Amino acid sequence: MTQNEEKPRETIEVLLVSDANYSAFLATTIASILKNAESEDSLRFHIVDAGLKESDYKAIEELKNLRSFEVVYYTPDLHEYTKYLCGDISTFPIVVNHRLFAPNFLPETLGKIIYMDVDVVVLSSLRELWETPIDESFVAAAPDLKMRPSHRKAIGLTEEFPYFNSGVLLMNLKKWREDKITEKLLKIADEIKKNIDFPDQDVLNVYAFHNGFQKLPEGWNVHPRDYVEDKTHLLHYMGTRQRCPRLDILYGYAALTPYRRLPMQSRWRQINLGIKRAICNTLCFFLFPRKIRRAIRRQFVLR
Ligand SMILES: [Mn+2]
Repeated sequence: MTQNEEKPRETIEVLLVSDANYSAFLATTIASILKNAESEDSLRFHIVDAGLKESDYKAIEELKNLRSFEVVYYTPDLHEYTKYLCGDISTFPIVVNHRLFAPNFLPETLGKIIYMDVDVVVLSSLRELWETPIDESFVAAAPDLKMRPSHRKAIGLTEEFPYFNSGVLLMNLKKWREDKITEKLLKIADEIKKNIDFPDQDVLNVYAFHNGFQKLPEGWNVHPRDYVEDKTHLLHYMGTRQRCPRLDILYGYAALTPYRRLPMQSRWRQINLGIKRAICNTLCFFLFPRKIRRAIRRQFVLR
């Protein structure tokens, strides 16, 4: 009806980060996007290779059997960026923070990008998410109202501030570059490092607390326990995924990939994980304070 509809549609740009341990998740996320894209959508995936194997590259290439897409790989050296930016951030776990540095290593021509963790599956065309207006904001994200008030307070946020989850972001790269936001985020990281529990997420929230952010439309970052058919556009399997509801949906998309199954679907692995978790919980409870217990648990539980 309007000019808008006659214009060729803009390519949807998606940023994903994975190492070889998560490659089946990476392929599963991509498969879900391809399966649910509208016929007019064109898609380009920007994949940060944080330690992928040759076979993983092949598997991603094979996904083109589901639907066509473009793919670009990056291997940024995050230490290169951080060493110029601020003093001592050596305690800050750099590897999980690729999203914070995306404006540095992605092409200047990209004005925005959708970032998502690889523990998500997408159930609709990404078009609505992609077209969320963010001219004024550095990021669009979904509030996570279940975040502990004590933690929000510890990093300096008020109770009213809608702490958001950083697993799905629409990033305004243009604004990010103009306002030199990455540098500011690193300064924040340095300031709050004693109280950081969720590295990139806490830092992004503190910046957003002072500068604002855009809320994503409803349904674009939903925990599987809150899944509603036809209303949920993106499921985020965070935390202890073995006990997560609606794993059938996740496994269904995994089955479309050359991996067929996710590592967590192996019976042996589940038993092994259960034993490790029990030992870890028991020992840690007596030996360590809460913060260290959480860090240790993260070694065994996929985030
Ligand atoms: Mn996640």
